[in-house]
Amino acid sequence: KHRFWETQPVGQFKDLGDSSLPEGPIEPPTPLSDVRPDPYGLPSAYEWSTCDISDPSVCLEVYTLLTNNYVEDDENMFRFNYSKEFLQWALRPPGFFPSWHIGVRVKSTKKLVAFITGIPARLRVRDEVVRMAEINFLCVHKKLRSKRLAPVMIKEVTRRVHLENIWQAAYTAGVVLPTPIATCRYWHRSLNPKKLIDVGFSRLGARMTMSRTIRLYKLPDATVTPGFRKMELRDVPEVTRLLRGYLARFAVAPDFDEDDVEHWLLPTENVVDSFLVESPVTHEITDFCSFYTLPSSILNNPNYTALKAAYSYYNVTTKTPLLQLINDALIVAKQKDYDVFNALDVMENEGFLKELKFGPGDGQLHYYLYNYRIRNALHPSELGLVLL
Ligand code: MYA
Ligand code: JJ1
Repeated sequence: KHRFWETQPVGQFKDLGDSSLPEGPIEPPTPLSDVRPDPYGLPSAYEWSTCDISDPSVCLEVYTLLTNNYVEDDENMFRFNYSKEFLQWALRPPGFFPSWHIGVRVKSTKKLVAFITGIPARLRVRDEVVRMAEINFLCVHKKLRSKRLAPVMIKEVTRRVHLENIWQAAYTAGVVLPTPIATCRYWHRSLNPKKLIDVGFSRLGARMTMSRTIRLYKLPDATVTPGFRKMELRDVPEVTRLLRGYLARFAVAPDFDEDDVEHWLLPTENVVDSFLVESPVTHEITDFCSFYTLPSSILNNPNYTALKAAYSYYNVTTKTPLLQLINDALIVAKQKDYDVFNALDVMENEGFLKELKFGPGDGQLHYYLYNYRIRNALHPSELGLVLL
């Protein structure tokens, strides 16, 4: 059934529930001298091309490929539209490897037709911190689908990861593959309900009018938590301590140091927003929340072309009630003109979704590890990881 995935060191469906299998690496590392030194073969019309995303013309080619060919919802009404600035941020974290930004071009025209990326990360799985690659932005041009190009790209990124002496990876997908470590649901909080309904993102509820719906989702004009402010560079050490302490309680979570926090959480305009609560009395940082910006293109609508979406990222509370903190995040997102605020049911998010009027979406997100076995699937609330 899965001609490619059956050949890979991933949890296989047939092993589900086999408690004799140990947790941890499925196969041991090989000596680096045994890693294939040259790229996998592509069909003869195509060639590999390492993409220097810091080069604006290359970044534009990647952006254009993804804008036209990346992930859509099940009814093909919306398509993720990562911005160029977002791609630069997502692909150049501390210690990134330029060789893990892999394109496929048509030899004759040099047109970019496929892409896959890895970035390095330390992920903790239960008690072990493991160096991994996070794989993302796998995309094959619509006209080249179903030609088994994806397996070659996955093998090639695997080879380049192995060359850096890294043997595990983490990735998410909307499709079921062998075998999810967890299956999460997307939840959506309307900020601009009229537009969401007009573009078919949501529907008018039963026995609801447009004006009742607008009233239902109305938010205060200003945040309510005293000491709520934007995160700054000087906050990095304390935010790192707060976040590390919090992420320690999940079965799978990133092992962030200060450099990681500076990269992933310091605000970048239209890419990532982070806020914290500084006690007006002690000046301690007691709470933190963040979201990233990922618009979607609206396909085939006469009135609108883009949906502005915020995605809940990492949140930590020690003093402020979680509902109040996230409500303040919704208020800021509304002020900044987002149409919708999205969240997965990971971490403690179930504790605010219903109360803050998020509704379940029709999309799921499956989390996977490569070459690392977990004995039983995790509950979404055991995941302390958000991939972009
Ligand atoms: S998830 C986002 C994926 N991208 C999209 O959904 C964008 C729109 N779709 C496309 O561009 C294409 O449909 C893609 C497949 C490129 C997805 N993850 O070439 P094919 C398997 C893994 O004929 P195409 C993200 O970016 C499929 O089951 N495998 O198919 C994370 C089949 O294998 P098998 C997938 O439709 C990516 C084979 O590919 C996915 O033309 C993590 C068919 O290939 C998928 N999302 O192209 C990648 N979709 O026969 C894995 C299909 O066995 C990383 N397939 O069922 C693994 C770790 C690597 C590093 C390891 C280091 C140590
Ligand atoms: O956005 C998603 N679904 C929306 C739109 C549905 C349009 C028709 N299919 C949705 N809307 C309902 C919102 C409503 C608001 C008021 C309260 C009740 C709910 O459900 C879905 C997620 O739900 N998105 C997708 O399907 C996109 C793909 C998701 C898989 C992502 C793969 C990620 C790649 C890895 O890096």
